[in-house]
Amino acid sequence: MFKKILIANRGEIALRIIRACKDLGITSAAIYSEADKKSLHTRFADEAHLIGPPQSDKSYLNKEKIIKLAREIGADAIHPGYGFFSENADFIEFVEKSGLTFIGPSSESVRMMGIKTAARQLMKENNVPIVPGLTEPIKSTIEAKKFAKKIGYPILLKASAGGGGKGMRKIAGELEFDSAFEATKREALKAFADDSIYIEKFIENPKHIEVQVIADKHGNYRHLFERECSIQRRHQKIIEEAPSEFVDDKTREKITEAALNAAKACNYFNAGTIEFLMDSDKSFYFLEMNTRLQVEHPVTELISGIDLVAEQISIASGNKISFDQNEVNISGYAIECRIYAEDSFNGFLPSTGVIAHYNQPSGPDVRIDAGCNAGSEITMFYDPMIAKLCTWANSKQQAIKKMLRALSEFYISGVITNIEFLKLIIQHPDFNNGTYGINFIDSNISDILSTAEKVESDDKEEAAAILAALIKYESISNNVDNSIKNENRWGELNNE
Ligand code: MV4
Repeated sequence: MFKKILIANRGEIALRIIRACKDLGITSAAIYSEADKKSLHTRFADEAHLIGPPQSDKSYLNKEKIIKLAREIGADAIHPGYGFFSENADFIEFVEKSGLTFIGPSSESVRMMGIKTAARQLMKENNVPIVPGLTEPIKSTIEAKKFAKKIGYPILLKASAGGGGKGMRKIAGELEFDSAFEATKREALKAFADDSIYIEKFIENPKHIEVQVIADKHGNYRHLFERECSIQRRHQKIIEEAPSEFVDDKTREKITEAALNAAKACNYFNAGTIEFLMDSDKSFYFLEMNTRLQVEHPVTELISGIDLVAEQISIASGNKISFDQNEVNISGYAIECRIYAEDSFNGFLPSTGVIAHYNQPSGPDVRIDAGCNAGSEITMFYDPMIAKLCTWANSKQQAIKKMLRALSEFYISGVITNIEFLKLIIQHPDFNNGTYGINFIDSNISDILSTAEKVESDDKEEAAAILAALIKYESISNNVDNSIKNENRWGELNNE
C-alpha cells in the first residue's frame, strides 16, 4: 500500500480523498493555491504545499510543479479527484513515466475513450449498444446527407473530439445541413483543435443513466449499479439518484453488463462511469465514458456500502478488488443535491463572496461533502459548488422527505444559494413520479419559478397575519409567541 498520496485537487473532493487516506493510514499531502491558504483541504491534510497563484493554470494545472513536488515530498501516488488533471491523458502519461502511480486508469484507456467516433466503433465491436449513427468522421457531405436521410431527421452533428455538450448541433431537416455542418466544424476546430464531426440520430428528451464500474489491475471487473442524472441544466448536473426507479431488474441486468463490456473493451482499471441515454421504451445507448471518479459517487456509496475512494487507492497500489459481484446489493435509495452559490431566481447568476454564516444539516441518513464553511470565499477562480447534500432512506419518497428536512436546516449567508430552487424541484410532481428526462428543468422552469413567487407571496400574507395576531396578543400579554410557522428561523436566531 502507498505511504503518501499527493492530492492534485481542492475543495470537497480533496477533503473526500484526505478522509480516505486517514481511514487507510496513508499520509495525505494537499496542494493549495494562494486563494486556498485557509481552505479546509489545506488545513485537514497531514501536510499542505503552496503550488502557485489562484489561477488554475498556474496552480492546480501546473503539471511540472506538481510532479516535481510529489518527488520532493516522497509521495508514491497522485490522486487527481475530478476535473483538473483527472482525464488528461498527457498528464497521466507524465505521471506513469515519472515512476509515480496515478490513482485512476491508464493514459491508454483514457485516450481510447477520448475520441468519440473511435469509442463508438469500439463499443459496437464489444456488444455495447450505441446511438444509431456514424462511427467515423464525415468525409463527404453528400454521403453524410444520404446517411442522415437513411436514419431519419432530426439528427445531431457532434465533434469527434468533443464531449460534455460542447460542439454539438441539432439538425431538423436536410435544408439546414450545409450551414449547420460548417458551423459545427468551425466550433469543433476552435474548441478541440480538431474539426472532425460525425452524425447521430437525435434522441428526444431521454433519461441520462450512468453505470459505476470498478476494475483492478488483475482483470477483475465489477459494477455498482446505476445512477439517474437527468436533473441538469446546461450540462451541469443538479440532482442525482441511485438507483433509478425507471430501471427495472431486466434492464438493470442488461445495462450493467453493457457497462462492464465497455470497461473491458478499453482494458480499464480503477473507478469509471459509463454514460447512457435511455429512451422511454427503456432502450439504452452508450454516450461516453467518464474515466474518473465522479462528483455524484456518494449516492452509489450510500446504496452499495462500498467506499469507492478507498477502493480506488487500494486498486492503484496493485490490490485486487475487495468484493465479489454477488456480495454487493442495492440497499435503499439515495439522492444527492448539489448546493451551488448562484441566484437561481435571477438567471442562475453565479454568486461570489465570503460565506458569513454557515450551518449544515445533520441527523439520521444525511451525508454532507462540503468544501466550504464560514469564512470561505466563493471566487470566480473555481467551481461555485458549496456542498453536496445526500440523504438515504428505504424508498425514494422517504429520501425526498429527508432531503426537504435537511435542505431546511442549511443556513448560509454572504452568498446566494440554490437551496430554495432545489426544494421546489424535489417537490415537483414529475420528480416524484420519476417521469422526467434531460429536458426537465428547461421544460418546467416557468412552472418552478412561479411556484417560488406564490410561496413568497403566501409567506408575506402569512407573515402579515401573524404579525397582526402577535400585536393583538402582546397587547394582552407579554408572552413571546413561539408558534410562528417558519421552516427556517436562522435569521431570527442570529438577530438578522
Ligand atoms: C445526445 C442527446 C440526444 N441525442 N445525443 C450532451 C452532452 C454530450 N455528452 C451528449 N449529449 C447529448 N447527446 C443524441 N444522439 C442529448 C444530449 C444531451 C444531454 C445528455 C446527457 C445529459 C444531459 C444532456 C443535456 C442536453 C443534451
